[in-house]
Amino acid sequence: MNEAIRPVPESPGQDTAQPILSIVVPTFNERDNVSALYGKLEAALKGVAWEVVFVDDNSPDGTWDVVRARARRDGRVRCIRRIGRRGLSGACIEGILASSAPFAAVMDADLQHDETQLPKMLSLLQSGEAELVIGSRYIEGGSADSFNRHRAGASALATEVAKRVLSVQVADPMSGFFMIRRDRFEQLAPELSTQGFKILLDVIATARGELRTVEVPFTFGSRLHGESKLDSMVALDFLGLVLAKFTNDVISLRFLLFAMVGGTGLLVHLGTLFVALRVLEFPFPEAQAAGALVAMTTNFILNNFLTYRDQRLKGFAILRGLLAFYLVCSVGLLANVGVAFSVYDQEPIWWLAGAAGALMGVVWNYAMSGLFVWRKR
Ligand SMILES: Nc1nc2c(ncn2[C@@H]2O[C@H](COP(=O)(O)OP(=O)(O)OP(=O)(O)O)[C@@H](O)[C@H]2O)c(=O)[nH]1
Ligand SMILES: [Mg+2]
Repeated sequence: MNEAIRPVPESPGQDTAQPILSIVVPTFNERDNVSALYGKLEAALKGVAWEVVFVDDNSPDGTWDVVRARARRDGRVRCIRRIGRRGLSGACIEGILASSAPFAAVMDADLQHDETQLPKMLSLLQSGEAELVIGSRYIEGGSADSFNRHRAGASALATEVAKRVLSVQVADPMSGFFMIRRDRFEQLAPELSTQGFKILLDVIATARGELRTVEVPFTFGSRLHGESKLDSMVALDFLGLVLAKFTNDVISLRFLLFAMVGGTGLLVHLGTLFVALRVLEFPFPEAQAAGALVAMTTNFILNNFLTYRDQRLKGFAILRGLLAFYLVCSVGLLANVGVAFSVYDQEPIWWLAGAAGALMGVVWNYAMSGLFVWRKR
C-alpha cells in the first residue's frame, strides 16, 4: 500500500479533543458581533469541549472574513460561507448537520441570547432529563423586555396560534435559542423546512410531541451591533410553516401564494380586456391577447416579489425569467383547455370542467415555474 494513503491508526487519546457541544450561529451582517460572542462563549464554557460553527450567507459586510480570521487562531471556530442562499432556518440546519458533537445548540450572533445558560442546558441533555432544551422568554424568570409593544404583541399572537393550531405544549416555541441531542435532530432533519425563520417551531411540530422538552428561562437582551433582519415577511413565513405542518406538508405556502397570485391575474386579465375592448376599441382576439399578456406579466412580478422572494431574480435574469414564464404559462393554458375539454366531454358540467382545467393550469404553471423560472441554483 502507498505509504501516503495508509490509514492513520486510531489513537484513543484523541477522543478527549472531540467536542461534546457544537454551537451553531447563523449570521448575516454581524461582523462586529463575532469577537464579542466568541469571548463570551469562551468564558461561559470553561471545562466543556465545545466548538462554534458560524453559518454566514455571504454577508456583504464580510462577517465570514472575521470568522475565518478567528478560526485560523482557534480550531474550535469554524465557518460555513454559503453563496447564493439566504435563510435562517436553512443556515441552522446546515450548521448542525455539518458538525458532529452529540449535542448541538443554536443561538443568535447579536448577544441577545444568554450564553451563561449553555452549561445548564447541556447538563439537562447529558443527564437524559431532556432531548431538547429551550431558552425560554415566556416562563417564570424569563423575559423579552427589550421588545417594543408592537413586536411583543406579534410574538404573543404567533405563539398563541402555534400552540392552538399545532397543539404545541411549549411556552416559547418561537425562541431562536435551543439545544438538542444530535441523534434526535438527525432523525427530524429530512422533514424540516429550510425556508423561514422558525426552526424551533418546525422541530417541535415535526416531532409531534415525541421530544422530551425542558425550558430554561433567560432574558432576551438588546442587539449589540448591527441591524435586525426581521421584516414583515417573517409573518408570512410563520403562516406558511403553520399551514404546512397543519396539513402534514400537503399544502406549501409557496403553492398557496402562487395560486393566490394566479387569482389576482384573473382580475388583471378581465380589467385589461375591458379597457382594451371598451376604451381602446380593440377587436376581441387582440384585446384577449393583451389581457393574457398583461396578466402574465403582473403574475410574474408578484411571484418574483412574494412567492419566490428568497430566490428573487434580479437584473438581466428578470428578463430571461419573464420570457420563460410566458412560455410556461402558454403551455399551461393549453393543458388547462385540454383538461377542461376532456372533462366536459365526459360530463357536460361547465363549472366542473372549467375548474378542473384551471386547477391543471395552476399546478402545471407552479411545477414548471419552479423548474425553469425560479430554479434553485
Ligand atoms: N445565515 C443567515 N443568518 C441569518 C439570516 N437572517 C438572520 N440571520 C441571523 O439570525 C440571527 C437572528 O436574526 P435577528 O435579525 O437577530 O432576529 P431577531 O433576534 O429575532 O431580531 P432582533 O431582535 O431585531 O435582533 C442573527 O444572528 C442573524 O444574523 C439569513 O438569511 N442567513
Ligand atoms: Mg437578534
